[in-house]
Amino acid sequence: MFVYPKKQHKGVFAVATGAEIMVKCLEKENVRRIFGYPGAAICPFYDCLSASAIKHILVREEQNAAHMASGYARSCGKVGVCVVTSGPGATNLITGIATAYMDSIPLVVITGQVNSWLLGRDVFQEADITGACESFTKHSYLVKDAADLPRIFKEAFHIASTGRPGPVLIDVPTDVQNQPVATWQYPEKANIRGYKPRTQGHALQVKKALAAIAEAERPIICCGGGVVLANARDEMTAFAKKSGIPVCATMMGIGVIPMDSDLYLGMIGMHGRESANLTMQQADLVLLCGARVGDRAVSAPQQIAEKARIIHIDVDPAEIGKNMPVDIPIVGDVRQVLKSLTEGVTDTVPEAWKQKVLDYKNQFPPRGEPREDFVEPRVFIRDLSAMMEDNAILVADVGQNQIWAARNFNVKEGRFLTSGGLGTMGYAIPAAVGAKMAKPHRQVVAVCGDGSFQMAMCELGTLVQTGTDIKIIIMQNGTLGMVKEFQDKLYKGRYIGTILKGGEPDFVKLAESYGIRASFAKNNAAAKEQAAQMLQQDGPYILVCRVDPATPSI
Ligand SMILES: Cc1ncc(C[n+]2csc(CCOP(=O)(O)OP(=O)(O)O)c2C)c(N)n1
Repeated sequence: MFVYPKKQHKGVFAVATGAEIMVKCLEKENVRRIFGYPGAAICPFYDCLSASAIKHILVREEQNAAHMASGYARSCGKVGVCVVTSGPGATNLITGIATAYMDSIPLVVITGQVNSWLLGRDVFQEADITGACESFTKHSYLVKDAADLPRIFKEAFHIASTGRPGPVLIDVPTDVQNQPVATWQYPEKANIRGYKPRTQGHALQVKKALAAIAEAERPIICCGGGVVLANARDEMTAFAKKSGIPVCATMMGIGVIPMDSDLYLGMIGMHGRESANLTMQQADLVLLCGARVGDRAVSAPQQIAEKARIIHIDVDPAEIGKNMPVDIPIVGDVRQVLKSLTEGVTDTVPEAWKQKVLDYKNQFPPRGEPREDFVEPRVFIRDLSAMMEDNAILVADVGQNQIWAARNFNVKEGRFLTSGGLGTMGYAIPAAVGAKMAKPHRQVVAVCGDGSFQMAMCELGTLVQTGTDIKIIIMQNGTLGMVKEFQDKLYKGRYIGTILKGGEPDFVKLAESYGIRASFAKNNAAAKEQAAQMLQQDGPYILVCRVDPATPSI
C-alpha cells in the first residue's frame, strides 16, 4: 500500500484533500485524458489537475465532453472520463450521458456540486444531477465524505467497464473536494455486494443452442453493439466461418465481421439492406448476439419469433426477452460464449439456404449513380470508403447522413461509430476528436449533415487547439434531411421547421476562419478528387459536399 506523505492542511494533519484524492484516483486508473469544462464548483479539482500528468481537453460545450469521452472509450477500449461543473454544466451534459447510456459506453462522469450544507436549497448553480440522470446512468454517487472517494472511484470504474458497460456519475460537492483527509489508500479491487456480472454462458444453455443450430435449416446470426463492446470481432468471424451461418448486424453492430465476407448481409432494420431483412424474415433460427433488438432494427419482433427459434446471448440479463420472445437465453460475455459455441459447432447449414442468401445479396446491389449536378452521397461514401485505410475509423452523425454512411461504408479492420441508440445529432465531431486521441495513427473521418454539423461546430475550436487531425465531411442539402424525408412521405411534403437554407454559414469560410483547410465539391467527380487530397494531407480538413435534398436515405 502506498501512503501519501503527511502534510499540514488548514490546521488539520492531513495527507490530501478530496480534490487531490480525485486526481490520484484517476491516475491510479491510468487515465491519461479527461474531457471537460470548468466552473466554480469544480475548481478545487481543476486546481489539483494542474499538478498531474493527466491531460485535460477543453471542450466548447459540456455535452461534447461526454461524446468525446465516448469516442475515446469506444476506440481504445478504456473507460472515458469527463468532468464539468455544477448546475448548467451538469445539465448540459445530460444528453451526452444519455447517449452513452443508450449505446452502453463505459464512462466515468465527474460533476462539481454546490457545498453539501447548501444541497436542496436551490442555491446558485445547484442542480440535482444524480436525480436528473437516474434513468441514464448505470450507477451514480453523491459524495458526502472525501474519505469515501477512493472506494467510490474504484467502484465507478469497475461498474462502468464490467458487465454491460455504461456511464457512472460521481457528483462531488465543493466542500468535499476541499475536505482534508487524514489517510487514504486506493483499493486494489471493487467489491460490490449484488453486482457480479456473469461472463461464462451456462454450459447447458450452450449445449441447447448447439442442438438448435444443428437442427436449423435457415439460420441467421444478428449482431449488435454488444459484440463490438465485448471485443469479440475475431470470435464472431471464427464462429460464422465454422458454422457457415450468414451474419447481419444492427447499426451498432456494423463491422462485427469483415464486411466483404460472403457471409455478411449488411445492416438489418428500417434503414437496413433488403438482403439482410429478407433473410431475417425467412429464418427458422435467429442467433441474437449482444443486440437489444430495438424497433429501428426489428420493427416486428413478434412476427420473426413466431416463425423462428430465438437464441439470445447477452451479458445483461435484463435485455433477454425484453423486445423479443426468446427460446434459448444465454447470459454471459458474448466473447466467452462465442468461444464455447465455436468449439462445438459444425457447418450444418443447407446449401440451398446459403445459395438463397447469396442470391439476395446479388439481387440488391448498392444504390445510387454518380452525378454531375450534385454529390450523390451514397456513391461518395463508397468512393471514400475505398480510399480510406483498412483500419480507419468512420464516425457518422445522425440523419440521412448516418444511413448513407451505415449502408455504404465498408468496415475492414477499422470501426464505424455512431449514436445508434439515442440518435443524438452533433455526436460525430466530438466523438471523432475522442477517437483520434485514442488512436492517433489511424485515419478518422466524421460524416455530418449540415444540421448536425451546426449543432457541434463549436468543437472546431477544440480540434484546432489540440491539433487533432480529423477530417470532416458535411453533406450539405440545406435541410434537416431525415425529417424532411418523413414530411415528404407522411405529411404530403409540408415542410415545417426543416429548411436550413438561407440561414447557413459559408462552411468553407467558417473552417478557414479557424485555420482549417476546406473545400466545396459540387459533384461526385470533384468530391472524389478532393477527398483523395484531403486524406493525403496532415491536419484537419472539412469537405463540403453539395447534396440534392431529394436524395433518399436508402
Ligand atoms: C439532438 C437531436 N435533435 C433532433 C433530432 C431529430 N432529427 C433526426 S435526424 C434530423 C435531421 C438531421 O439533419 P442533418 O444533420 O442536416 O442531416 P441529414 O438528415 O440532412 O443528412 C433531426 C432533426 C435528433 N436526432 N437529435
